[in-house]
Order: sequence, then C-alpha cells, then structure tokens
Amino acid sequence: MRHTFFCIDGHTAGNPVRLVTGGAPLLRGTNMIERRQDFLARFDWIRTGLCFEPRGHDMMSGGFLYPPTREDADCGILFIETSGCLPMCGHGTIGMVTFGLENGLITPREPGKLRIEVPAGLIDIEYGAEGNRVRWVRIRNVPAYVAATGVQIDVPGFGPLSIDVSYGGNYYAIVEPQGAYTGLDDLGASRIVELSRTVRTLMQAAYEPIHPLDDRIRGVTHVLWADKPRGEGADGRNAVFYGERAIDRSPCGTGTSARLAHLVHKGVLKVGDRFVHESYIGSRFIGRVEEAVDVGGVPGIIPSIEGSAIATGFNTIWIDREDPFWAGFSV
Ligand code: PYC
Repeated sequence: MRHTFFCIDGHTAGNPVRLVTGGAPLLRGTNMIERRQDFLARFDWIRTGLCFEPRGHDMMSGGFLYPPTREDADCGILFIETSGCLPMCGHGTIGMVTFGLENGLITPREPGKLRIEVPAGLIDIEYGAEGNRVRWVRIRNVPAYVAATGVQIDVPGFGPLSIDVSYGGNYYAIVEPQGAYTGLDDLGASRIVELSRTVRTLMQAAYEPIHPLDDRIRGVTHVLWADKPRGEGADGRNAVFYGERAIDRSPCGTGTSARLAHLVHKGVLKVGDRFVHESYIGSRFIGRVEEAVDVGGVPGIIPSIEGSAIATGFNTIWIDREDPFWAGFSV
C-alpha cells in the first residue's frame, strides 16, 4: 500500500520546513493539543516516514494545516519534526504561513493578519507581502517564562554547568558561557551535538518543568547554547539542539522566545526591547519583548519573532509499505 503526501518544501532562515499540503490524516480532538495526541497515538509513522531518512534528515521539520477548532482562529497547525510533534515551532510557523499564503492555502480574514491555533495555544501573525510573495512574518507567540534557574549538572568530560530553564513554546535548557563553555566557535558543531545530548539527559533527570496552565506540556526537549553576537547589528547568537543530531539552522523561534523571557528575568531586557538573534549559520530573527504577562501565577512575557522563509519546490513523497524503511530510520 502506497500513501502519497503532497508537500511544499523550503526553509526559514536556513532550517527546513516541509508543509504537507495533501495526505494529512483526519484527527480527533476538540483543540490542537488533543489532535496532536491523537496524531501521536495513531499516525506517528507519517512523522517518522516524512522526517527521518531516507525521505528526510536530522533537521527535518514541518507540519500540516488544519481547519481551526475555534471560531476566532484562521487555521490550525500541527508540527512534525525528528524530535516529535512540538507544542510550538517558530521557524516552522514562519515557513508554513509563508508557503500557505503564497499558494492560497490560507485565506486571512483581515489582510496582513492571521490568528493560528497551535498545540501550545493561540498565536497572532502579522505579515508583509509583495504580490504573492510573502516577505516577512511576525509571530506574537504564546507566553514565555523562566521555569528554573541555576540547575547544577556535571557533564562527564566537560565539567559542571549551571543551567536555566526557560519556556518559549518548548522548554529550553539555556547554557550561557561559563567554565569549560567559552563560546560556540570554540566547541564546533559536532561537539555541540554530542554535549547537548548529555546536557538534555542530565537535565531531564535533574528537573522536569511542567507548564503551569497545561501539564501535558512538560520536560526539557531542547538545549540552547547562548553566545555573544558575531555579525554587525545582532544582539546575541545561539546554537539550538533538537532531536538527536540537529542544530537549528535558524535562530529558532521558540528558542528566541525562551531567551527573551530569560533576558527579561535577568534584567537585561525590558518590555519594548528588540533583540536580533543570530543562528549558528548567521541567519537572523528579530525578537521583541511585547508585554509582561502572568503565566499561571509566574511572571512571563509575550515575545514576538520576525523572520522570512523561501519555498524551494513542490515535493510528492510516497510512503510505500513494501519499502523496508517505510517508517524512516535514524542511525
Ligand atoms: O523555530 O521554534 C523553532 C524551532 C524549534 C525546533 C526547531 N526550530
């Protein structure tokens, strides 16, 4: 049996986005988080088949557009990635909104604005277009907040680290320069990946963040290595680790949101401040601290992230049950 998926492939600031425009399963659920759980229970093979080798790769990420479950939203998004079905993905949203608008798959009720339902909540979008090309997308993200500071771990072969945990749609272990960590360029990509796996495992054992408003969102899944900026006009740089081997090629939307909340918590940023975040490869998002909010009794912020995406082409993908690797593999 052969399943066919029609996709628009592209990237946001260098990180892949695979928007599945045909072949999405019908999901049960009264909101996107229930649909996400239904997808994980019954259709996770679609994610692994489309994201892992041989049809994808370590960084592969994307999702599906669904009709919204609420009247005040224009559409729903379900994210798929090598690491699972994220509650929220910033680079993925920028890409899927861009490709969806450019190809007439999303119709805004108000020009230049969209409201989208994601598993982590409701996000507001503003975008700028010229003709049918979307030039930029700004996400007013779900609330971000700092869940913990100073979690101590000892990384074998590297040394002790003091880690802060911040939420920006996913939970991030934030590693700032300290001790043996002297900067991204001193580590290099392979060492970042290797260390991040250990950092995540140690953090998962040391501390489990649970979202104050929804306990289905929990646990550190990503590691953000923070560094000083490299390029002119940037305020900071990062390498965000996800899945088993991925470093985000974009500055990471939820990672940037988590970092904004973190820098507000540290007194470095305040409401109204802008923060240009560089990725490991030098691409950029513009982050902004929009407002201060309460997140279930914890002080937080509404962050926004702005970036742009480029489609690279249409891709029709088969998942054929006769293929020994129909559900994908990872080595
Ligand atoms: O942009 O939020 C993001 C993201 C999460 C994982 C990879 N990118």
